[in-house]
Amino acid sequence: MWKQLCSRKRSEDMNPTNSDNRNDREPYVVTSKGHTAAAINAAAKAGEWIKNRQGHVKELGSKTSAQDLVTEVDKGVEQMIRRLILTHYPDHAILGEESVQPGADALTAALEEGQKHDYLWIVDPIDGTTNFVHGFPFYCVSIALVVKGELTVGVIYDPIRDEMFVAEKGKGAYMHGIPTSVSAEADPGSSLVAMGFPPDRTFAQPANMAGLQQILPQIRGVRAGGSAALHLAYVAAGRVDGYWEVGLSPWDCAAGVLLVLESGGKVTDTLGNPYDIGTRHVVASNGRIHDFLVASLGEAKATGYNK
Ligand code: 2AM
Ligand code: CA
Repeated sequence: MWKQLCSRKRSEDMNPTNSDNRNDREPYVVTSKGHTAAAINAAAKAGEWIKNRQGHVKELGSKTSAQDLVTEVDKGVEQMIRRLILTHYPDHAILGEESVQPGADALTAALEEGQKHDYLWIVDPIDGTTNFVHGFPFYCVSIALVVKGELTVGVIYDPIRDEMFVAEKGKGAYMHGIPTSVSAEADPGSSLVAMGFPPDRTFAQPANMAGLQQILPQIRGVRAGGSAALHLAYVAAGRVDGYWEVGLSPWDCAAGVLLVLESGGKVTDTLGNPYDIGTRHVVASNGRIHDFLVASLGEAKATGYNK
């Protein structure tokens, strides 16, 4: 049994014909002048700043509700990332969580405006602000670049573990130069699945609770760590087999979605439709347990789409 439990494979290991196993290749080196390098640089600087501020928050405020927190660190770090990106690319647009008024209408308007630009950066300065405030070490910086409507770069940096997850459209996904790959687990009963609870208690919480009620009894375990972006990075790295959450915003998931896709996984909305940047109810997985997750959410009427 021990041996079996220890032998969980990455999806690439399952294909005997795959002679070009990414894990055998030389570490990937990011070109220094590209968009990806700018995103990595901004995420690294922001992450260092955030880590040093943990436990020293001076201004704790709330947005849509008492559960929806924001600190001076979120705001300061977003400004830092904006400055760094605009230094390289002054004509690019930036959609940052702390620069959009709370509420669905403001988000839709900001996203529409941003999508008028060929280059749109989507930034979450701290994904997992509640964790950051409480000193629970599970939060990250998330930076994505959308070029002409297409997710092109995704960078997620976890400053606590010093883990930099990087994805580039068509070039794969990496963590410190080593390719990431989704898990190969096909049996829901042996799967570890992440999910989460955004602060909205009227719409998102009942849907996520209904999904939890349906899925938890059928799988090995659930983890709800409080950072959508890090959960997506963990799907990409094969640390969890799937993830779902109703009620997200583009900055919570844009970078993580590219990481999952470039690691061989699948991302859809909770109805099974392909992800797009406006998708708020998200399922990500290794591909093999995807249908199980989507079907379970449908059965429980827990998709967030009331269908
Ligand atoms: P945050 O820490 O950047 O706010 C919790 O499972 C997830 O919900 C986190 O990724 C968290 O991101 C996100 N979240 C928090 N407030 C939110 C809101 N008002 N709308 C959508 N997602 C939110
Ligand atoms: Ca945030």
